[in-house]
Amino acid sequence: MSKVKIISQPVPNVPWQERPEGLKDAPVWRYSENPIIGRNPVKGVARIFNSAVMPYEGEFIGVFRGEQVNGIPYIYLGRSKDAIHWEIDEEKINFVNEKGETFLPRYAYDPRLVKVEDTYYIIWCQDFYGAAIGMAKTTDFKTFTRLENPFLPFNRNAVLFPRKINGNYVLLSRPSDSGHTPFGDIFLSESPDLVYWGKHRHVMSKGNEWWQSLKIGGGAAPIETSEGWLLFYHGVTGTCNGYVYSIGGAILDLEQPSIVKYRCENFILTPEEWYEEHGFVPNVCFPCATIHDAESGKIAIYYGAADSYVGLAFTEIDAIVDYIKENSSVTSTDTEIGIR
Ligand code: BMA
Repeated sequence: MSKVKIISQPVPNVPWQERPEGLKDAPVWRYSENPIIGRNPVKGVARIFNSAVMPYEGEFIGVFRGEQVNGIPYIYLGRSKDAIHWEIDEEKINFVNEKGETFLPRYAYDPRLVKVEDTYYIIWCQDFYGAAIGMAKTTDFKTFTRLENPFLPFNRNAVLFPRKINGNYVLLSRPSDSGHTPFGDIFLSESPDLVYWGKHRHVMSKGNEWWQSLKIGGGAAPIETSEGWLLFYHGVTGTCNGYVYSIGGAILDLEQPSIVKYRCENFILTPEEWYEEHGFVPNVCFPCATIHDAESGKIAIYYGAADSYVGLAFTEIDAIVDYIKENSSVTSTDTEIGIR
């Protein structure tokens, strides 16, 4: 039994590989057969990366960022029995409007998938006269109904919390520009109905540490634990040879998640393997989802690698929470409520 409790459903078939012997300091380890999705995985799709998966009806389901052979990103549905080997649909997800008419975004990338109550939400980046947040809901993974754009452009990296907090839906986002954004902090917004958004709060600034000194952005949907919301996010540094994306970890207050309780000053995963260092965009580890088992405390982290592949990594709730707490360095802007 873990000492930190994950507050969600058991997922006894969570994908898993034991910590490699000899790995001492790192709290996270990679799946030995990475990448789990290679190049040209589906007809018409050159690369799949930055994708989100979750348990569904005893198996697994996911929404995948597919870079089509015309270079335009779109979202594809995929299914898996073991959350490692994926069958991705050849057809793009056919989003519809409230009237049931086809209503496709011009492009769609970096999807997250979150279940709140009985509904599954896909949140992604799309064109709304510039890069902005797209949202759709489904209850059966057959009909995907788009909601109104929640925010003005420019914004990316939106992640919904998996339950309402104090009666409202809560969304993390990262205001940006419409290009390769050389700045960025994580903010939070609330909504009673997923239509009207407000009560905006600042959550976390880019960090003092060099690996996250340029910008940060939400990653996987926060995991509810007895210590707070465990958030895997991405942190970016600028080098003379371009951006480098690493994975960071933080723990947010359960009832007031704009307050950061702990924030790890070390990255927890940074590009090291060939599939992270080499690809369409080198040096990118971009987390978008976890599958976690409340009973065993096992956590599988899904991340995009080098804008070319999907990677899988593992950790355990006690190990990751201890590591974040032991190496925590929070700033005054992290720990304040986030109103000015
Ligand atoms: C960001 C997003 C991600 C991408 C990353 C690295 O701005 O577009 O989709 O993985 O850049 O290229």
